[in-house]
Amino acid sequence: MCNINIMKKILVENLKQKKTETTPIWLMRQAGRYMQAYHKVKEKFPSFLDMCKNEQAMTEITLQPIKEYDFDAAIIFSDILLLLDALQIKVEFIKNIGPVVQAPKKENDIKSIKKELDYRKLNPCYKAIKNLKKEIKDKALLGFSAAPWTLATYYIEGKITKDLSKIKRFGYENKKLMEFIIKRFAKNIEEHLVNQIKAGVDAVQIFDTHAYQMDYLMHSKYSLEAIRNIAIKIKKKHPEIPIILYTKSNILNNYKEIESYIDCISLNSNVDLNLAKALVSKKFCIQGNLDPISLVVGGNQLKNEVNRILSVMKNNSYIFNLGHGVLPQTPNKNVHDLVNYVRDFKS
Ligand code: 1CP
Repeated sequence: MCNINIMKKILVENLKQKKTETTPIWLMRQAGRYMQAYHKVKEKFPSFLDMCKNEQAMTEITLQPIKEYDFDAAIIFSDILLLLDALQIKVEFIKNIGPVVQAPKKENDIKSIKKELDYRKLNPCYKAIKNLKKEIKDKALLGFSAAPWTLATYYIEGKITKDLSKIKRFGYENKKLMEFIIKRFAKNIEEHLVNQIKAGVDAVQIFDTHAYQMDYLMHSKYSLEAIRNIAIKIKKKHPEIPIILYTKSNILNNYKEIESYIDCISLNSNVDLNLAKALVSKKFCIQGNLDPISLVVGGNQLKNEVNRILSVMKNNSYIFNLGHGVLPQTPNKNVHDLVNYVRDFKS
């Protein structure tokens, strides 16, 4: 019985560089706004953040897309910004606006960022992981966190600007403070990821969603170097746990550097998969690339894209996913179709 369960975690197999007969599939933001069941749970809570601190709700919402679509992985339902909340930095999710964070006004606000995470806010996440571990034995369970740069964009910008001009300007004008923030967040992120691993996740994904439009040096230091430090520390403690990196930067430029500590790169839809395949070693795992709008459109657009992606990746370790999160307007039927197209694909 035990062996069957291990065999069935096809997502983990691919992360460990083994190509499986069917391609594993999960979707970034697979639990959330496009699902009616999600809204039903959400309306019981005064705020999104309250829901992210409720063990039962987190467990239930994580399972919703697994029950509905039979994805090959569950990702713990939480949010990257919970970490700011656990550092006593005020975060609000405002309807039709999105996340708004209390940005620092003076140097002392930054210097007095709490060192320790408030575990009363994070323990429900770890408890939910333990519950989920018992519920889903045949699928992978993923933990996650933002990368330091992406967390810092929310903190410095307060409300994200389209060109990230606020944090970039801050970074050029206040190099020491910027380094201070990145180092502090990196420590908290590592701790949060290790706690999720100890609670039982099979792999972790680091989201560096906002690592784009950055100056080359800024990207090397605040994005890549910070992620490398975190990944190396995690690998030292838990070498068996694969690490997936999602970023919108030109990550393929840095492939040679990251392959020793990152097990899989999750690609945005603007990347040419043929190029990616040619650059990485054959066994290295790639994830993602389908445009979320193709999933909204459905029909032949979706089917042709799925076939194109799977044909390109047919000999590589690969995890089917989107280039970014599922959009709230995504029809439920298209998600069912997607899973069927991926499972029925014959090369
Ligand atoms: O109901 C609501 O209005 C809240 C919407 C929502 C949801 C469903 C937010 C607010 N966060 C989440 C869950 C979430 N966020 C998960 C759950 C696990 C999953 O199913 O994937 C994850 C992994 C995240 C990660 C996250 N939050 C990222 C990185 C991934 C990405 O999409 O780039 C980012 C940038 C955020 C910030 C965030 N949280 C929520 C919003 C509205 C935003 C701003 C970005 C956006 O508009 O999507």
